[in-house]
Amino acid sequence: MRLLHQLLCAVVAVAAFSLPCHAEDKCGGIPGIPGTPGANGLPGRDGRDGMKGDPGPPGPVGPPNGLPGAAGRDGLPGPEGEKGEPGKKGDRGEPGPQGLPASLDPEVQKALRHLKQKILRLEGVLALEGMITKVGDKILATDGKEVDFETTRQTCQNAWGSIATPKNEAENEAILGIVKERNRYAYLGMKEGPVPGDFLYLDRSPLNYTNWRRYEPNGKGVENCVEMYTDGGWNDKKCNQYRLTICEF
Ligand code: MAN
Ligand code: CA
Repeated sequence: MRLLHQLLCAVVAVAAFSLPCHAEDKCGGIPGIPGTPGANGLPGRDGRDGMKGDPGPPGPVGPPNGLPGAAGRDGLPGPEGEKGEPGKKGDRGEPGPQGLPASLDPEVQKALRHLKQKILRLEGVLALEGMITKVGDKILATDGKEVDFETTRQTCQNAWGSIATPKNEAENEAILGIVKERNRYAYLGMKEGPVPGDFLYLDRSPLNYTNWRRYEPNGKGVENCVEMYTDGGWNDKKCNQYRLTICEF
């Protein structure tokens, strides 16, 4: 080190000698040798903290016999379950206060008037369409089919009615209207009773209106049913013929 220093001083001296020296310059003496560099200063202050580093890789799996960790927290509530079975029927409530009899209740009466009007209007439409015949409080209708007496009875009963049974001239005429329109004889709602030649309604009560044709009934004990001809007259006839179904309601 010392040697290096001396060598450096010598180089500097030679360089200084070789500098040109002009007349106008004041050529002084030989410049001095620079001093040795000072010692290093004290270390600077610490810089600011750097940014937080990325998380490290997961650690190795623990030993196989490690204890399980504590249970996790409860999850979010699940979706709503299916509707449960209906509960048992409750006890019967106390009876309400005594109401008016329906016959005196104005609300009920109003509702009934309303209903009656609506039904009358519907009947008007059906009559207009020729689907029913109204006579007094009866409604007559046919399905256009020709069947034996028992089937006629069954058909009318299934329709919440009964086989057409004329109990006065107006009803006989109304049934006749259907018979003539279809040009088919029809069985009536009556049958021969235990006494030959004696005919009864199906509830076994005696007839209170008849329209026998001349010489009828003549089938005493053999012709147990009654048919209406296309002129409205009645004839006793066997029950196994095919006749137009006409029901009354
Ligand atoms: C046939 C049958 C009888 C009816 C006579 C009338 O014989 O229909 O029921 O009385 O005709 O002539
Ligand atoms: Ca007869």
